[in-house]
Amino acid sequence: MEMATEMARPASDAGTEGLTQADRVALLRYMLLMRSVESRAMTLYRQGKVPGSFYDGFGQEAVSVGAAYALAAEDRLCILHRDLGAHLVRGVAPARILGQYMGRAGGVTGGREGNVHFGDPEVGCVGMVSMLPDMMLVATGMAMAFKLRHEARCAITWFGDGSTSRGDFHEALNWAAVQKLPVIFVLENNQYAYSTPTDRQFAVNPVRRADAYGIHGESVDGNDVEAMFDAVRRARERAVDGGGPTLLEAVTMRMHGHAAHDDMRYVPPELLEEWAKRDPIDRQTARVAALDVDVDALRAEVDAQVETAVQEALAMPMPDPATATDGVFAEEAVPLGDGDAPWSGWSEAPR
Ligand SMILES: Cc1ncc(C[n+]2csc(CCOP(=O)(O)OP(=O)(O)O)c2C)c(N)n1
Ligand SMILES: [Mg+2]
Repeated sequence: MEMATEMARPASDAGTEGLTQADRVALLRYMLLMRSVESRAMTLYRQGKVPGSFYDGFGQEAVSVGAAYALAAEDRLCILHRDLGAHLVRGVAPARILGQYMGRAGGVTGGREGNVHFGDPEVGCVGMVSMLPDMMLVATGMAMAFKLRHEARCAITWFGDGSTSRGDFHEALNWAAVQKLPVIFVLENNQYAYSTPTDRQFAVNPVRRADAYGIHGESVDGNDVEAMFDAVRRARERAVDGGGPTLLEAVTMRMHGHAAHDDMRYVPPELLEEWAKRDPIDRQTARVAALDVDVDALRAEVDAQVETAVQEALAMPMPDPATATDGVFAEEAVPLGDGDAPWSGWSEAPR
């Protein structure tokens, strides 16, 4: 049994195995899209158009985009509050996401939830449960179903460093390990759980707990989108080949407050300055610009796309109060659908 807990390996700037030039540009495009959607949403929040609070993944775009990009259409996802990029890679339209934040009828949950607890079942995503990290158990359950049906597909979920001190984390890892389930656990270590730094959360790097459960654990540079892609591509292969689950620690930094209401005065400014130099979008921009791609034009195109989406979302009506109790109980079981799988590896290699 493989039980190596490896150190973070950055992807090579010469080109990551399996990625074409178009893939490398697409990875940048999805990260730009995530940042642009979230920065416009933050403005809408400050204008009083987003109820409650607003959570973003500024500086962590590589973790969700790189991981989701490695997935096949038939894989299934449990996406958390810092991982907007995964929704975008699966094909959820930015206007529906912005409508979601504003509680509009055209949002992903039809205005039932004006926040980050959403997932579009039509593209293989399960709506997020807020209790952390319950989605580890949901992903484990889906992986159990795939194994029982002998299906070559996997489930993935993301969760923060704060989740690793909860019982569900251990239960999910243990069961997935014992059953050798095709599931990928992405531990998003962004150095803080709300105001609690990691040195007050655990005395051992939680990725090392993979050894204790008998599964593969690996640290990845979470600010390198190609390294994230590569790690999840390998974890997926392991999962569908019967090699069992993987615990991936994506090492990153939460660059904004826990949510829009948090000024994070508890985070030392030097730490943020240090991490700003490792911005995942800047890093992928440098790679893509070296391929002679006009990154400024790409950025302008993405911003224009998001501006159109904002206008579309603002034009969406609020939900009809008469429909408030619709969907509380499922009338019929509708299976999750397949999502977009934009990686060229899926179109090039017959499966
Ligand atoms: C069981 C549980 N306790 C508390 C909360 C409230 N809560 C939501 S996010 C969060 C911090 C989570 O930190 P971490 O897991 O590191 O994820 P991050 O927000 O840093 O991405 C807390 C305490 C919750 N959702 N679930
Ligand atoms: Mg955290």
